[in-house]
Amino acid sequence: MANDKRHPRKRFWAWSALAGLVSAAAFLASAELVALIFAREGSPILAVGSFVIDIVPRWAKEFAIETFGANDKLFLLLGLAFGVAVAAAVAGVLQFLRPPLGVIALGLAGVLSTAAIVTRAGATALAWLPPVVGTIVGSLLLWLLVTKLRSWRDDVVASRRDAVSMTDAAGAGPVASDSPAASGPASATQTTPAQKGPLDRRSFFRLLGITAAGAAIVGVGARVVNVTTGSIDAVRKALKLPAAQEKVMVPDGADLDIPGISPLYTGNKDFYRVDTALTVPSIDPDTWRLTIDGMVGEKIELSFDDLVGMGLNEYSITLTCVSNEVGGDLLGTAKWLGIPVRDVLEKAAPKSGADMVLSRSIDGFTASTPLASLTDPKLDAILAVGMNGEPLPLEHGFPVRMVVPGLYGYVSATKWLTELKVTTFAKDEAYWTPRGYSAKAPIKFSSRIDTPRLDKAIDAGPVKVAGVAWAQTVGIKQVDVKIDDNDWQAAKLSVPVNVDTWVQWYVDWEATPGTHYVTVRATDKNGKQQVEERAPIAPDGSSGLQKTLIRVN
Ligand SMILES: Nc1nc2c(c(=O)[nH]1)N[C@H]1C(S)=C(S)[C@@H](COP(=O)(O)O)O[C@H]1N2
Ligand SMILES: [Mo]
Repeated sequence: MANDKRHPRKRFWAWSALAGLVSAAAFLASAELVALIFAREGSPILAVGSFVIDIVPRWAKEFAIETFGANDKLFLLLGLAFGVAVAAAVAGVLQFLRPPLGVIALGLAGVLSTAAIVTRAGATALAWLPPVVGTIVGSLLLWLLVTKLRSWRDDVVASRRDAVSMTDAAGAGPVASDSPAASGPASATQTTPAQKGPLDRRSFFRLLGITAAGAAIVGVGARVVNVTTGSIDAVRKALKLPAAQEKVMVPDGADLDIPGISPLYTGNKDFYRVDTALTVPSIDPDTWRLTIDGMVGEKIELSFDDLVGMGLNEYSITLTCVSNEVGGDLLGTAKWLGIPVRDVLEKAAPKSGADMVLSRSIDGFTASTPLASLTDPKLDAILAVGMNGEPLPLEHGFPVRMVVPGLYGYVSATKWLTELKVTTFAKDEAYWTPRGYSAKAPIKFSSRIDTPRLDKAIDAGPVKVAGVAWAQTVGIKQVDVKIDDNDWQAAKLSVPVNVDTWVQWYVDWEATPGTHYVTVRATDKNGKQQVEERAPIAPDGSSGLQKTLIRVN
């Protein structure tokens, strides 16, 4: 007897788990649909994902970036989806065993995701609507599906009991089968409400199928429309920025054009991207405002037209990420169109005693920049609106971002900028500060070998060993290269555009068959040599010399 019962129970468990999964899919799909119509930032899966990004510890983040590279966010979403699937299956089984525990669990998930959404920076007044509608739809479906499932189960149990009592009465052996189909003939004695069984079963599967298909179509459809109708992309394409009053003068010999070397200016599509944003914020320049507040004589607010109306110049600056390992590629150079931050700050009249500007992004990210770096008339700290002759690409901060020569991006280069708060380091903390990075972080000057590459063997004979070197705000004086255990030899340098832009370097070398080591070392215009001692990226940037292997055929 006991054995007979175990089987159908397991099967019902599986169906209830599936009911949980499908209900969760309906939750997410209806939330996506409502989000698309009323509040795009109200997507529960994205809000919860962003919440996770903000709370995971630094080592986990570094592990993710190292292991999955540019796909780190995709893997976060997949991991999240897996977690949601397991929780949903458990909720389904719970609802089957102990109703209404499953519905309560789903409601709780709804409350948590609503909290994650409404507490995010940039949440609009209707941001709560998508998760709330999703919770109602999901709970209702879970309740309906499992109710049908339970009545089907009750029916199977009842009909088996009948069959058992019949066979017992006949003095026969145990019941042969436990499938509802097989119990059909036994129920056909018309002494039980057995016809309900197949009916409940059929309507359970019909509802399950319709819900699953509907959720897939609505959910995927809404997400795709949400992503592709980023109308801001069209706004950006149509945007005409005023011409620069002063353009960057690129001297002859600034770009050596050596095969394999980093071009002097990194194309916008090739420019590295680092940020905590799971989806790129959409900001319409027409509604964008920059607030300058905190320790100021007068709080002011600027529109996009106000800002560009102040007059734009072009600046050549190499941007560097603190996460750039020795020899890494988390840096790039662009011609930025913008206006000095000091001109904007001046309008608000910062008060004495302030020593920091906390710049804030629409997505809640903040950076702490020394006030002195932003007011120094010799330093081109800018609010940028253009990059390499176009409006800023959406991923690089459209419509306005900061760029400060000489400081790592996380303490200066706030994208999707909305606020400059004049304050002090004692009073305010930026996004990465409590997460294990320094509050102040000047770029450690460094150099990189671009060619030849370890992964591409070269032919013996004359080659150019070449790369780039950067020492923003100071400039590169010299680059030395060491091949195997030979003496350091001075590399030839490109003509510098300015001290804030990297320079290219190369040495001519007669490559002989075998493997060789190449090491590079820069010296800045203060006469300081690149630090040889290795340092990890946390808390304030890597150091050490790049030494790479070259294979020659
Ligand atoms: N809003 C926002 N701005 C941000 C960040 C971020 O996470 N969010 N990351 C910063 C970091 S760490 C770097 S290195 C630069 C990178 O700029 P890019 O993506 O345009 O290359 O942006 C900075 N600005
Ligand atoms: Mo960074």
